[in-house]
Amino acid sequence: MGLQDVMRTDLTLLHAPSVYDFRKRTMMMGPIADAVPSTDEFEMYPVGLTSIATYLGKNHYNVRIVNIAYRMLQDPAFDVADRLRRMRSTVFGIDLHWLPHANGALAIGELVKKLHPESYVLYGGLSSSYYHEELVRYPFVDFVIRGDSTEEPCRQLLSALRRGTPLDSVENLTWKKERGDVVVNPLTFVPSDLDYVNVPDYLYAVMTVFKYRSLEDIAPYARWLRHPTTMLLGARGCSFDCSVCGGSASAYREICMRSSPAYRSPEKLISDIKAIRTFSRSPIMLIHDPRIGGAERAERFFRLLREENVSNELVFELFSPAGDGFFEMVRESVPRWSLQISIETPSERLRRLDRLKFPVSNSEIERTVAGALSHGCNRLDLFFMVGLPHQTYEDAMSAVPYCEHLLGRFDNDKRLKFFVSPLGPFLDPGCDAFEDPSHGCRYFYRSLEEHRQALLLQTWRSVLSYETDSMTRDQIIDASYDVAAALNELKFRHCLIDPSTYKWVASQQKAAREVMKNVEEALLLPKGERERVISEIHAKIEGAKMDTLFSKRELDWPSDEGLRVGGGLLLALARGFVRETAYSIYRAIGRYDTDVYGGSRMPVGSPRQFVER
Ligand code: B12
Ligand code: SF4
Repeated sequence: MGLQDVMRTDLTLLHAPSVYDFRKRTMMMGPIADAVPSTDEFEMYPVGLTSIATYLGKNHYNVRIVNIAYRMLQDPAFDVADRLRRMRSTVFGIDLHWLPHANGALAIGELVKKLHPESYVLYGGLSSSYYHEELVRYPFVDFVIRGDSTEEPCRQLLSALRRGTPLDSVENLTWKKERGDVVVNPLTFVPSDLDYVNVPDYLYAVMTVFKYRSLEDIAPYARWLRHPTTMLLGARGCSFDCSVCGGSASAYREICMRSSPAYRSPEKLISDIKAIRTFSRSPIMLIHDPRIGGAERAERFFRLLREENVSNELVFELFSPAGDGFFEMVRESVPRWSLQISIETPSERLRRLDRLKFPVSNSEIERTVAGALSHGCNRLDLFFMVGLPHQTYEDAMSAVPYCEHLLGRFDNDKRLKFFVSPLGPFLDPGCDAFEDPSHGCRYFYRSLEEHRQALLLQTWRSVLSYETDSMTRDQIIDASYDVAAALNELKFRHCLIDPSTYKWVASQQKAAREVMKNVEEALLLPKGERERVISEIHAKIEGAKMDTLFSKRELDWPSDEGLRVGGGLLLALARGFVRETAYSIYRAIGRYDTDVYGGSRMPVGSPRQFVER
């Protein structure tokens, strides 16, 4: 075994933009990404890429993450084909986790196969898992690993490829035999908790900046260096069953064979916080309501948090009402904390009909808001959604008087922040509303290929994958802009946003609507003429893409104090460096698959016993 083998990358994980050639195309995708940190190319990669990389690293495989989407956004001249051509990897893994990546993720896979016919192309993520049989039939796809936890199946795959052993025993794998026959191995790797791996593993990410001398490859999204917000993953799966969510309890049952969420223990969450504190002073968000794993788990978490004396602001989500006891516990455990509550609609009827969070009365919600504010919550974000099943245009607009009512009731408390966004661009595959029309949605696209093609259409109106029993696509679009415009006015009137933010958002809203009309009119022109007109308004379209519902700056946290470089980080890096060197030595002497699952040593070739611990 030579140095080349030691240095060779076993798995390169690539994150694609939503639409592969977005830099050449003119598209008006609408406000689909206003409520998330990324742009509408969704350059943020799944946190699980870091857990796959770190798990395989501990098993002495060489793994690298390259955020192609971020590179393309950050450098207009970034040559994707040239960069991919220069990479060497046994397997190229591409996340198709979020369906809006259907175009970019497939295009990158196709290109990789063309450039490296000898390498394998692997896909994973929730959408890949849902569409695994269709996905594996593309000629450039070799493997799909299904499920919400693929670290161990990835190890099994790399091990089988290295040893030339049969693929039938690789858990969760969908693959093709030489003649093209599709084989679907059972989805048996479904860990019952989330403690067997570091997820997210931010220190792994920081380490690779030094290892590969590239910050850009691993950056999660375009604004991250200025706003390095981090997250804790409380669970994989969910105990709620919202009918429009592809991550609901029933969707996870169907897609991932998961009967209940895999929780991360409070101890592990605290060690994640410790790792984050070595490099960031910015807010840390806990994904999922801290109470979904039961009261005992929540109490243990907050007790440990108190002992930790964390100075970063902690941001929690709530899925159901909380009382004074809960807020007391939060206040005692952390000096700075905020809440995010997605009630989606002020209509109690709709929340019940669509099985959404907070299936309770508005007065119970308001008691929760009152409790949070009176216990020192730093900021309380309320999110509303447009395009829910059975929601009329008037229902969508009712968010505005409801917010006004809240401001009245809470004495114009500036800690209240309101956001609205449409459900889109796609209805999540696997959610009840997608699977069963009786839930009130009619879809325009069903297969993966249909979604892939839809992303090439030039306006949000055509890309939007569904309409409901109560709103057409046009009405969903109108309602989204109308409710956002009225909320922008309301926030300004009540001094929740400054005049420049108000003016900026109002002008972006106007520009977005105009541009969409311009593109739609241009699309009716004869070929040739159409392209000319669209290219003339290209700059206008690009300018009207962001901040059309509210400004992304409204999502920023005042307590965002940025990156921290200190002794803790240096120590963690030094430890990481020693570990990496040890892994290289193991690789050099051909030792793989000798390490961890749940902290115990793993005998080679008996993966099943680790599933049911
Ligand atoms: C946390 C979260 C987010 C975070 C993202 C955090 C992150 N970087 O991963 C934020 C809030 C930013 C977010 C944004 C969005 N989200 Co979201 N999100 C979630 C949520 C609540 C939890 C996800 C989770 O538990 N992940 C953990 C597991 C499942 O994934 P993981 O550890 O990252 O990765 C593992 C596997 O997925 C797999 N895997 C992933 N990639 C790959 C690649 C390869 C090669 C392999 C082998 C395996 C593999 O292996 C990993 C390790 O085991 C779910 C709801 C839910 N209950 O699932 C929605 C959910 C995933 N989001 C969804 C959507 C639609 C979005 C947005 C597109 C919404 C929008 N229009 O803005 C954006 C996309 C943002 C972007 N990419 O830039 C949908 C996806 C439906 C679908 N099939 O497309 C979900 C299901 C529900 C929802 N509507 O919110 N989201
Ligand atoms: S939207 Fe509902 S089902 Fe989906 S992750 Fe949130 S609480 Fe769970």
